[in-house]
Amino acid sequence: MAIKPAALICALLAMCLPAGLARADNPVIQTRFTADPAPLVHDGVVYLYVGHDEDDAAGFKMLDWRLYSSTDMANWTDRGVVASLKTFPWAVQANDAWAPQVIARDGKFYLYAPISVAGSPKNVIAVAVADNPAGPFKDALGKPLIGPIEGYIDPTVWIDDDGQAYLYWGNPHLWYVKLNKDMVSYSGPIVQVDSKPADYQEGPWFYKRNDHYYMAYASTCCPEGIGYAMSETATGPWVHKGKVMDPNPGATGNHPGIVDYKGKSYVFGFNYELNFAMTPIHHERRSVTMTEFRYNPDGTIPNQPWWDTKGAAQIEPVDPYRRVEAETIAWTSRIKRDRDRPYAWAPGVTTAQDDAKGVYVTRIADRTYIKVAGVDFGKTPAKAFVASVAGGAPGATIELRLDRIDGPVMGVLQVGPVGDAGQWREETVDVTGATGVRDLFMIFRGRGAESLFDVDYWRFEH
Ligand code: FUB
Repeated sequence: MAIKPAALICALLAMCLPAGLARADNPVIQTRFTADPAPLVHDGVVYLYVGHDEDDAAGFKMLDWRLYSSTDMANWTDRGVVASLKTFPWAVQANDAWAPQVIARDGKFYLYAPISVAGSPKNVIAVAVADNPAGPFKDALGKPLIGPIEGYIDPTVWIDDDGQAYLYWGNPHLWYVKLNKDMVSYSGPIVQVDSKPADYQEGPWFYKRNDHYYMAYASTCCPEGIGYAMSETATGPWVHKGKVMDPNPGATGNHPGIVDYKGKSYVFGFNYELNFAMTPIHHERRSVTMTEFRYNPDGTIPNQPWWDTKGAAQIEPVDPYRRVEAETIAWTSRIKRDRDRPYAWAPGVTTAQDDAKGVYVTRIADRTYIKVAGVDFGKTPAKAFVASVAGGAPGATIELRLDRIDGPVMGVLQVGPVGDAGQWREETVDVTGATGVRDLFMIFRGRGAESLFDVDYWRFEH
Protein backbone atom coordinates (compact mmCIF):
# COMPACT_ATOMS: atom_id res chain seq x y z
CA MET A 1 0.00 0.00 0.00
CA ALA A 2 1.38 3.45 -0.94
CA ILE A 3 1.93 5.69 2.08
CA LYS A 4 0.82 9.29 1.61
CA PRO A 5 3.66 11.72 2.53
CA ALA A 6 1.29 13.75 4.77
CA ALA A 7 0.28 10.64 6.70
CA LEU A 8 3.92 9.66 7.13
CA ILE A 9 4.91 13.10 8.45
CA CYS A 10 1.97 13.09 10.88
CA ALA A 11 2.85 9.62 12.10
CA LEU A 12 6.50 10.56 12.57
CA LEU A 13 5.57 13.77 14.33
CA ALA A 14 3.23 11.93 16.66
CA MET A 15 5.94 9.42 17.48
CA CYS A 16 8.31 12.29 18.34
CA LEU A 17 5.86 14.03 20.66
CA PRO A 18 6.89 13.77 24.28
CA ALA A 19 4.31 12.42 26.68
CA GLY A 20 1.55 14.87 27.60
CA LEU A 21 1.31 16.92 24.42
CA ALA A 22 -2.11 15.66 23.36
CA ARG A 23 -4.95 18.11 23.78
CA ALA A 24 -8.48 17.86 25.05
CA ASP A 25 -11.46 18.62 22.85
CA ASN A 26 -14.29 20.99 23.69
CA PRO A 27 -17.07 20.44 24.54
CA VAL A 28 -15.88 17.96 27.11
CA ILE A 29 -18.75 15.48 26.71
CA GLN A 30 -20.29 14.60 23.36
CA THR A 31 -22.45 11.59 24.19
CA ARG A 32 -25.01 13.70 26.03
CA PHE A 33 -26.02 17.31 26.56
CA THR A 34 -24.52 18.45 29.86
CA ALA A 35 -24.68 21.70 31.86
CA ASP A 36 -23.79 23.33 35.16
CA PRO A 37 -20.34 21.77 35.70
CA ALA A 38 -19.27 21.15 39.30
CA PRO A 39 -15.72 19.77 39.40
CA LEU A 40 -14.38 18.14 42.57
CA VAL A 41 -10.73 17.15 42.99
CA HIS A 42 -10.44 14.16 45.30
CA ASP A 43 -7.65 11.60 45.74
CA GLY A 44 -5.87 12.56 42.51
CA VAL A 45 -8.98 12.45 40.31
CA VAL A 46 -11.13 15.23 38.88
CA TYR A 47 -14.78 14.33 39.33
CA LEU A 48 -17.00 16.40 37.06
CA TYR A 49 -20.62 16.45 38.27
CA VAL A 50 -23.01 17.89 35.71
CA GLY A 51 -26.65 18.62 35.12
CA HIS A 52 -28.06 16.77 32.14
CA ASP A 53 -30.24 18.32 29.44
CA GLU A 54 -32.45 15.66 27.87
CA ASP A 55 -31.92 15.05 24.13
CA ASP A 56 -35.42 16.40 23.35
CA ALA A 57 -35.26 19.42 25.69
CA ALA A 58 -36.67 22.68 24.36
CA GLY A 59 -36.52 24.73 27.56
CA PHE A 60 -34.89 23.21 30.65
CA LYS A 61 -35.72 19.51 30.85
CA MET A 62 -33.49 17.98 33.49
CA LEU A 63 -34.12 14.74 35.37
CA ASP A 64 -30.80 13.55 36.77
CA TRP A 65 -27.19 14.38 37.60
CA ARG A 66 -24.30 12.60 35.90
CA LEU A 67 -20.64 12.16 36.73
CA TYR A 68 -17.53 12.08 34.51
CA SER A 69 -13.98 11.67 35.80
CA SER A 70 -10.50 12.27 34.46
CA THR A 71 -6.88 12.03 35.55
CA ASP A 72 -5.48 13.83 32.49
CA MET A 73 -8.04 16.55 31.62
CA ALA A 74 -8.26 15.24 28.05
CA ASN A 75 -10.07 11.90 28.36
CA TRP A 76 -13.24 11.69 30.45
CA THR A 77 -14.76 8.49 31.78
CA ASP A 78 -18.54 8.35 31.97
CA ARG A 79 -19.44 7.27 35.53
CA GLY A 80 -23.17 7.33 34.88
CA VAL A 81 -26.11 8.75 36.80
CA VAL A 82 -25.20 9.40 40.44
CA ALA A 83 -28.52 10.88 41.57
CA SER A 84 -31.84 11.79 40.02
CA LEU A 85 -35.16 13.35 40.94
CA LYS A 86 -36.14 9.88 42.20
CA THR A 87 -33.47 10.34 44.91
CA PHE A 88 -35.86 12.97 46.34
CA PRO A 89 -39.31 11.34 45.96
CA TRP A 90 -41.00 14.26 47.76
CA ALA A 91 -39.92 16.70 45.01
CA VAL A 92 -41.47 17.48 41.62
CA GLN A 93 -40.45 14.50 39.48
CA ALA A 94 -41.04 15.84 35.98
CA ASN A 95 -38.23 18.42 35.78
CA ASP A 96 -35.87 20.85 37.59
CA ALA A 97 -32.74 18.78 38.41
CA TRP A 98 -30.65 21.94 38.21
CA ALA A 99 -27.08 22.91 39.08
CA PRO A 100 -25.50 20.64 41.75
CA GLN A 101 -22.25 20.64 43.69
CA VAL A 102 -20.56 17.81 45.62
CA ILE A 103 -18.07 18.13 48.48
CA ALA A 104 -16.18 15.54 50.51
CA ARG A 105 -16.04 15.53 54.30
CA ASP A 106 -14.90 12.85 56.74
CA GLY A 107 -15.10 10.05 54.18
CA LYS A 108 -18.57 10.97 52.90
CA PHE A 109 -19.68 12.90 49.83
CA TYR A 110 -22.49 15.46 50.00
CA LEU A 111 -24.46 16.50 46.93
CA TYR A 112 -26.38 19.78 47.14
CA ALA A 113 -29.01 20.08 44.43
CA PRO A 114 -31.64 22.65 43.52
CA ILE A 115 -34.99 21.01 42.79
CA SER A 116 -38.61 22.07 43.15
CA VAL A 117 -41.68 21.23 45.17
CA ALA A 118 -45.31 21.59 44.16
CA GLY A 119 -46.89 25.02 44.62
CA SER A 120 -45.38 28.45 44.84
CA PRO A 121 -42.70 29.33 45.83
CA LYS A 122 -41.20 26.13 44.52
CA ASN A 123 -37.37 26.37 44.69
CA VAL A 124 -35.64 24.27 47.33
CA ILE A 125 -32.14 22.94 47.89
CA ALA A 126 -31.83 19.28 48.84
CA VAL A 127 -28.85 17.32 50.12
CA ALA A 128 -27.93 13.71 49.45
CA VAL A 129 -25.03 11.67 50.78
CA ALA A 130 -22.85 8.85 49.44
CA ASP A 131 -19.90 6.76 50.58
CA ASN A 132 -17.93 7.35 47.40
CA PRO A 133 -17.82 10.04 44.72
CA ALA A 134 -19.72 7.96 42.17
CA GLY A 135 -22.64 7.45 44.53
CA PRO A 136 -25.33 6.32 44.50
CA PHE A 137 -26.34 9.36 46.55
CA LYS A 138 -29.19 8.91 49.05
CA ASP A 139 -31.54 11.61 50.25
CA ALA A 140 -30.16 12.78 53.61
CA LEU A 141 -33.24 14.42 55.07
CA GLY A 142 -36.46 13.33 53.34
CA LYS A 143 -37.25 17.04 52.95
CA PRO A 144 -35.53 20.20 51.70
CA LEU A 145 -32.40 21.48 53.44
CA ILE A 146 -33.61 25.03 52.69
CA GLY A 147 -36.62 26.56 50.99
CA PRO A 148 -39.06 26.75 49.37
CA ILE A 149 -38.24 30.35 48.44
CA GLU A 150 -38.27 31.76 44.91
CA GLY A 151 -34.67 31.93 43.64
CA TYR A 152 -33.24 29.25 45.94
CA ILE A 153 -31.18 27.57 43.22
CA ASP A 154 -27.55 26.83 42.35
CA PRO A 155 -25.90 25.84 45.65
CA THR A 156 -22.11 26.08 46.05
CA VAL A 157 -20.26 24.76 49.07
CA TRP A 158 -16.80 25.18 50.61
CA ILE A 159 -15.18 24.09 53.88
CA ASP A 160 -12.90 26.77 55.29
CA ASP A 161 -9.54 26.06 56.94
CA ASP A 162 -11.12 26.24 60.41
CA GLY A 163 -13.63 23.53 59.46
CA GLN A 164 -16.59 25.87 59.04
CA ALA A 165 -18.59 24.95 55.93
CA TYR A 166 -20.52 27.58 53.97
CA LEU A 167 -23.34 27.10 51.50
CA TYR A 168 -23.99 29.98 49.08
CA TRP A 169 -26.76 30.01 46.44
CA GLY A 170 -29.34 32.07 44.61
CA ASN A 171 -30.77 33.88 41.60
CA PRO A 172 -30.90 36.89 41.40
CA HIS A 173 -30.00 37.36 45.08
CA LEU A 174 -27.00 35.74 46.70
CA TRP A 175 -27.56 34.06 50.06
CA TYR A 176 -25.38 32.03 52.41
CA VAL A 177 -25.70 29.96 55.55
CA LYS A 178 -23.20 28.22 57.82
CA LEU A 179 -23.50 24.45 57.59
CA ASN A 180 -23.00 22.28 60.63
CA LYS A 181 -20.26 19.65 60.69
CA ASP A 182 -22.80 16.99 59.68
CA MET A 183 -23.19 18.93 56.39
CA VAL A 184 -26.94 18.23 56.33
CA SER A 185 -28.10 20.91 58.79
CA TYR A 186 -27.19 24.53 59.48
CA SER A 187 -26.89 27.03 62.30
CA GLY A 188 -27.55 30.73 62.37
CA PRO A 189 -29.56 32.84 59.98
CA ILE A 190 -29.79 32.64 56.22
CA VAL A 191 -28.03 35.83 55.13
CA GLN A 192 -28.80 37.78 51.96
CA VAL A 193 -25.47 39.21 50.75
CA ASP A 194 -25.43 43.05 50.58
CA SER A 195 -22.14 43.17 48.70
CA LYS A 196 -23.39 40.98 45.86
CA PRO A 197 -21.56 42.08 42.66
CA ALA A 198 -23.68 44.33 40.45
CA ASP A 199 -23.56 41.90 37.53
CA TYR A 200 -24.36 38.81 39.64
CA GLN A 201 -27.11 36.66 38.16
CA GLU A 202 -26.84 33.03 39.37
CA GLY A 203 -24.60 29.97 39.44
CA PRO A 204 -22.21 31.03 42.26
CA TRP A 205 -18.94 29.09 42.66
CA PHE A 206 -17.34 29.73 46.04
CA TYR A 207 -13.81 28.70 47.02
CA LYS A 208 -10.63 29.80 48.77
CA ARG A 209 -7.16 29.86 47.25
CA ASN A 210 -3.96 31.28 48.78
CA ASP A 211 -5.82 33.26 51.46
CA HIS A 212 -8.23 34.83 48.95
CA TYR A 213 -11.92 33.92 48.87
CA TYR A 214 -13.49 33.81 45.41
CA MET A 215 -17.05 34.07 44.22
CA ALA A 216 -17.37 33.31 40.51
CA TYR A 217 -20.87 33.39 39.00
CA ALA A 218 -22.92 33.59 35.84
CA SER A 219 -23.12 37.31 35.11
CA THR A 220 -26.28 39.21 34.30
CA CYS A 221 -28.53 37.41 31.87
CA CYS A 222 -28.72 37.28 28.83
CA PRO A 223 -26.25 36.27 27.44
CA GLU A 224 -24.39 35.27 30.58
CA GLY A 225 -20.62 35.53 30.95
CA ILE A 226 -18.64 34.57 34.03
CA GLY A 227 -18.00 37.33 36.55
CA TYR A 228 -16.10 37.08 39.79
CA ALA A 229 -15.51 38.85 43.07
CA MET A 230 -12.94 38.41 45.81
CA SER A 231 -13.00 38.84 49.57
CA GLU A 232 -10.68 38.51 52.54
CA THR A 233 -13.30 36.62 54.53
CA ALA A 234 -15.70 33.79 53.73
CA THR A 235 -18.71 36.03 54.19
CA GLY A 236 -17.59 39.12 52.31
CA PRO A 237 -17.69 41.99 51.70
CA TRP A 238 -17.30 40.91 48.08
CA VAL A 239 -15.29 43.15 45.76
CA HIS A 240 -16.15 42.87 42.08
CA LYS A 241 -13.02 42.04 40.05
CA GLY A 242 -14.34 41.80 36.52
CA LYS A 243 -15.09 39.00 34.10
CA VAL A 244 -13.41 35.62 33.89
CA MET A 245 -15.17 35.42 30.54
CA ASP A 246 -17.23 37.95 28.64
CA PRO A 247 -20.68 36.86 27.49
CA ASN A 248 -21.13 35.62 23.95
CA PRO A 249 -24.24 36.47 21.94
CA GLY A 250 -24.39 32.88 20.69
CA ALA A 251 -25.02 31.46 24.16
CA THR A 252 -27.72 32.59 26.57
CA GLY A 253 -26.24 30.89 29.62
CA ASN A 254 -23.01 30.02 31.34
CA HIS A 255 -22.13 28.55 34.73
CA PRO A 256 -18.66 28.41 36.30
CA GLY A 257 -16.86 25.62 38.12
CA ILE A 258 -13.22 26.35 38.99
CA VAL A 259 -10.54 24.00 40.35
CA ASP A 260 -6.80 23.51 40.64
CA TYR A 261 -5.59 20.08 39.57
CA LYS A 262 -2.01 18.79 39.41
CA GLY A 263 -0.61 22.33 39.60
CA LYS A 264 -2.83 23.86 36.92
CA SER A 265 -6.03 25.91 37.13
CA TYR A 266 -9.18 25.25 35.13
CA VAL A 267 -12.49 26.97 34.61
CA PHE A 268 -15.46 24.97 33.37
CA GLY A 269 -18.66 26.37 31.92
CA PHE A 270 -20.94 25.53 29.04
CA ASN A 271 -21.88 26.49 25.52
CA TYR A 272 -24.48 25.43 22.97
CA GLU A 273 -22.08 24.15 20.31
CA LEU A 274 -23.58 20.68 19.91
CA ASN A 275 -27.10 22.06 19.80
CA PHE A 276 -26.23 24.66 17.18
CA ALA A 277 -24.19 22.13 15.21
CA MET A 278 -27.44 20.23 14.74
CA THR A 279 -30.02 22.98 14.42
CA PRO A 280 -30.24 26.78 14.20
CA ILE A 281 -32.99 26.68 16.85
CA HIS A 282 -32.04 27.55 20.42
CA HIS A 283 -32.85 24.67 22.78
CA GLU A 284 -31.60 24.27 26.32
CA ARG A 285 -29.29 21.49 25.11
CA ARG A 286 -25.99 22.59 26.53
CA SER A 287 -22.47 21.21 26.55
CA VAL A 288 -19.90 21.52 29.31
CA THR A 289 -16.67 23.17 28.21
CA MET A 290 -13.36 23.88 29.91
CA THR A 291 -10.19 25.92 29.62
CA GLU A 292 -6.91 26.18 31.50
CA PHE A 293 -5.83 29.55 32.91
CA ARG A 294 -3.20 31.09 35.17
CA TYR A 295 -3.97 33.37 38.10
CA ASN A 296 -2.20 36.72 38.12
CA PRO A 297 0.42 37.11 40.90
CA ASP A 298 -2.09 39.13 42.96
CA GLY A 299 -4.65 36.34 42.75
CA THR A 300 -6.91 38.00 40.18
CA ILE A 301 -8.07 36.00 37.18
CA PRO A 302 -7.20 37.15 33.65
CA ASN A 303 -10.08 37.49 31.22
CA GLN A 304 -10.43 34.33 29.15
CA PRO A 305 -11.60 34.16 25.54
CA TRP A 306 -14.95 32.46 24.86
CA TRP A 307 -14.73 28.65 24.81
CA ASP A 308 -13.05 27.30 21.71
CA THR A 309 -12.90 23.76 20.40
CA LYS A 310 -9.72 22.92 22.28
CA GLY A 311 -9.97 22.31 25.99
CA ALA A 312 -6.57 22.05 27.66
CA ALA A 313 -3.27 20.28 27.29
CA GLN A 314 -3.33 16.69 28.47
CA ILE A 315 -1.56 16.34 31.83
CA GLU A 316 -0.32 12.79 31.49
CA PRO A 317 -0.76 10.10 28.84
CA VAL A 318 -3.08 7.12 29.05
CA ASP A 319 -1.50 3.76 29.95
CA PRO A 320 -3.01 1.35 27.38
CA TYR A 321 -1.53 -1.73 29.06
CA ARG A 322 -3.99 -1.59 31.91
CA ARG A 323 -7.76 -1.95 31.65
CA VAL A 324 -9.27 1.22 30.16
CA GLU A 325 -13.03 1.66 30.37
CA ALA A 326 -14.48 1.93 26.85
CA GLU A 327 -16.48 4.94 28.01
CA THR A 328 -13.18 6.86 28.45
CA ILE A 329 -13.48 9.34 25.62
CA ALA A 330 -11.70 12.46 24.38
CA TRP A 331 -14.04 12.78 21.42
CA THR A 332 -16.75 10.75 19.78
CA SER A 333 -18.95 11.30 16.82
CA ARG A 334 -22.33 11.31 18.45
CA ILE A 335 -24.28 14.54 18.72
CA LYS A 336 -22.13 16.81 16.65
CA ARG A 337 -21.12 17.84 13.20
CA ASP A 338 -18.25 15.52 12.51
CA ARG A 339 -15.12 17.66 12.51
CA ASP A 340 -13.28 15.05 10.50
CA ARG A 341 -15.91 15.09 7.79
CA PRO A 342 -17.06 18.71 7.66
CA TYR A 343 -20.70 19.33 6.80
CA ALA A 344 -21.57 15.68 7.27
CA TRP A 345 -23.55 14.27 10.15
CA ALA A 346 -22.41 11.15 11.88
CA PRO A 347 -24.56 9.06 14.16
CA GLY A 348 -22.55 7.98 17.15
CA VAL A 349 -22.09 5.98 20.26
CA THR A 350 -23.63 6.54 23.63
CA THR A 351 -23.39 4.84 27.01
CA ALA A 352 -25.68 2.66 29.07
CA GLN A 353 -25.48 1.66 32.71
CA ASP A 354 -26.60 -1.43 34.60
CA ASP A 355 -25.95 -2.82 38.05
CA ALA A 356 -23.81 -5.73 36.87
CA LYS A 357 -21.58 -3.96 34.33
CA GLY A 358 -21.69 -0.35 35.42
CA VAL A 359 -21.29 1.98 32.44
CA TYR A 360 -20.46 0.66 28.95
CA VAL A 361 -20.50 1.90 25.36
CA THR A 362 -23.57 1.02 23.34
CA ARG A 363 -25.61 2.07 20.29
CA ILE A 364 -22.55 1.56 18.14
CA ALA A 365 -23.46 2.14 14.50
CA ASP A 366 -21.38 1.72 11.35
CA ARG A 367 -18.56 4.30 11.03
CA THR A 368 -18.95 5.74 14.52
CA TYR A 369 -15.76 6.15 16.49
CA ILE A 370 -14.14 6.95 19.81
CA LYS A 371 -10.94 8.98 20.09
CA VAL A 372 -8.74 8.46 23.13
CA ALA A 373 -6.18 11.27 23.34
CA GLY A 374 -2.51 10.80 24.17
CA VAL A 375 -2.06 7.04 24.61
CA ASP A 376 1.49 6.09 25.61
CA PHE A 377 2.39 2.84 23.85
CA GLY A 378 6.00 3.07 25.03
CA LYS A 379 9.16 2.14 23.15
CA THR A 380 8.28 -1.50 22.44
CA PRO A 381 5.42 -1.82 19.96
CA ALA A 382 2.09 -3.09 21.29
CA LYS A 383 1.45 -6.65 20.08
CA ALA A 384 -2.24 -7.26 20.78
CA PHE A 385 -5.51 -5.48 21.49
CA VAL A 386 -8.12 -7.01 23.76
CA ALA A 387 -11.69 -5.74 24.17
CA SER A 388 -14.61 -6.90 26.28
CA VAL A 389 -17.58 -6.95 23.91
CA ALA A 390 -21.16 -8.19 23.85
CA GLY A 391 -23.24 -8.95 20.77
CA GLY A 392 -21.80 -8.72 17.29
CA ALA A 393 -23.71 -7.99 14.08
CA PRO A 394 -22.47 -9.32 10.69
CA GLY A 395 -19.17 -7.79 9.70
CA ALA A 396 -18.84 -5.93 13.01
CA THR A 397 -15.26 -4.83 13.63
CA ILE A 398 -13.20 -2.36 15.62
CA GLU A 399 -10.62 -0.76 13.36
CA LEU A 400 -7.69 0.65 15.35
CA ARG A 401 -6.06 3.71 13.83
CA LEU A 402 -3.36 6.04 15.10
CA ASP A 403 -3.28 9.84 15.18
CA ARG A 404 -6.30 10.55 12.98
CA ILE A 405 -9.56 9.01 11.89
CA ASP A 406 -7.79 8.07 8.64
CA GLY A 407 -4.39 7.46 10.24
CA PRO A 408 -2.32 4.26 10.04
CA VAL A 409 -4.21 1.06 10.85
CA MET A 410 -2.78 -0.95 13.75
CA GLY A 411 -5.19 -3.84 13.43
CA VAL A 412 -8.83 -4.80 13.02
CA LEU A 413 -10.67 -6.69 15.74
CA GLN A 414 -13.35 -9.03 14.40
CA VAL A 415 -16.37 -8.75 16.70
CA GLY A 416 -19.20 -10.34 14.69
CA PRO A 417 -21.10 -12.25 13.63
CA VAL A 418 -21.25 -14.02 16.99
CA GLY A 419 -22.59 -13.45 20.43
CA ASP A 420 -25.77 -12.30 22.07
CA ALA A 421 -26.45 -8.91 23.50
CA GLY A 422 -25.62 -9.00 27.20
CA GLN A 423 -23.20 -11.96 26.87
CA TRP A 424 -19.80 -10.43 27.53
CA ARG A 425 -16.57 -11.97 26.21
CA GLU A 426 -12.99 -10.85 25.51
CA GLU A 427 -11.87 -10.75 21.85
CA THR A 428 -8.21 -10.31 20.86
CA VAL A 429 -6.38 -9.23 17.70
CA ASP A 430 -2.69 -8.81 16.84
CA VAL A 431 -1.61 -5.20 16.23
CA THR A 432 1.48 -3.51 14.80
CA GLY A 433 3.05 -0.10 14.57
CA ALA A 434 2.14 1.60 17.84
CA THR A 435 4.95 3.17 19.82
CA GLY A 436 5.20 6.50 21.60
CA VAL A 437 2.35 8.79 22.59
CA ARG A 438 -0.41 8.68 19.98
CA ASP A 439 -4.07 9.51 19.71
CA LEU A 440 -6.01 6.25 19.35
CA PHE A 441 -9.10 6.06 17.13
CA MET A 442 -11.40 3.07 17.52
CA ILE A 443 -13.58 3.06 14.43
CA PHE A 444 -16.61 0.82 14.55
CA ARG A 445 -17.85 -0.89 11.41
CA GLY A 446 -20.60 -3.37 10.58
CA ARG A 447 -23.76 -3.95 8.60
CA GLY A 448 -27.41 -3.65 9.26
CA ALA A 449 -27.89 -3.20 12.96
CA GLU A 450 -28.42 0.13 14.66
CA SER A 451 -26.41 -1.22 17.60
CA LEU A 452 -23.65 -3.45 16.22
CA PHE A 453 -22.27 -4.49 19.62
CA ASP A 454 -21.37 -3.11 23.06
CA VAL A 455 -17.89 -2.52 24.54
CA ASP A 456 -17.10 -2.50 28.26
CA TYR A 457 -13.32 -2.11 28.40
CA TRP A 458 -10.13 -2.57 26.38
CA ARG A 459 -6.38 -2.94 26.82
CA PHE A 460 -3.24 -3.51 24.76
CA GLU A 461 -0.63 -6.18 25.40
CA HIS A 462 3.11 -6.15 24.71
O1 FUB B 1 -29.47 24.27 34.41
C1 FUB B 1 -30.55 24.93 34.96
C2 FUB B 1 -30.17 26.33 35.37
O2 FUB B 1 -29.62 27.02 34.26
C3 FUB B 1 -29.10 26.40 36.41
O3 FUB B 1 -29.54 26.15 37.68
C4 FUB B 1 -28.58 27.78 36.18
O4 FUB B 1 -27.34 28.02 36.78
C5 FUB B 1 -28.53 27.81 34.67
O5 FUB B 1 -27.35 27.22 34.20
